[in-house]
Amino acid sequence: MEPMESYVLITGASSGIGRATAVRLAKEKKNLILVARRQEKLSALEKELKPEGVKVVLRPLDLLDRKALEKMFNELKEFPLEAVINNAGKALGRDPLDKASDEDLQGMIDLNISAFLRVVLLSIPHLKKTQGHLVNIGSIAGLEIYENGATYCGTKHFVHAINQGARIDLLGSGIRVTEINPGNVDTEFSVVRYHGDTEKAKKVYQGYEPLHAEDVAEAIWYALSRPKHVNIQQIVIVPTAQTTTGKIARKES
Ligand code: 8X3
Repeated sequence: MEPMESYVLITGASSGIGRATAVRLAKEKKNLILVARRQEKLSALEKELKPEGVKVVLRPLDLLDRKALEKMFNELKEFPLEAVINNAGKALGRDPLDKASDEDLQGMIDLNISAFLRVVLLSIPHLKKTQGHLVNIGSIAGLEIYENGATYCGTKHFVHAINQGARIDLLGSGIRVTEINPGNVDTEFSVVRYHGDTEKAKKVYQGYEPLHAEDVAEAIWYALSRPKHVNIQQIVIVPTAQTTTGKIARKES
């Protein structure tokens, strides 16, 4: 009997780091399960990946829909998962803690904490079977706290804690757990953070070269492509012009 082909599942696959990772992994001939809310974007990506000749399975889904998420993982039995890229996450607003809207705070908590954790928990039984790899996308915001970003930083500290906790509690299972902590990456991240204000969003990336989603995808591939006995626990990746969240060397234009 032919061995079953394995897959890499990516959440938040329709844009940014998730999309770039799908493109990068398809080049490595990895079969993919792409999860995101936006079906049209997933279908466009599937079309783009066609020339690579890999299998692409689309799972349009809102990660906040707990039942749908559980159902999807339960239905993946014929798709052995060699890796899960737990990528979906967002920032909403840039306000002092006591001025931030409840909607923004809850939105970040729901996706970056609750849905993130569910993806971790639902992935573990699959990855135990394959001795697979869990890659969680954090942020340098998970390693420091900055002004007007306490809750976002808090959610990414949570991601950082779960990474360490998963490695501790899964020790001996053969599962590798990697945390990727990027600094400023030029994606839809800031447009979402500033609620569609593209002018404000653009300014975040002006006067220096930010990371591109492809740079982070490359770091993810590096971690995934190490031999089985090597676990890259954490990659912190920032633009050369950035040290910490607030410290960026911008050139006057
Ligand atoms: C993205 C980087 O500095 O805007 O997580 O929090 S930052």
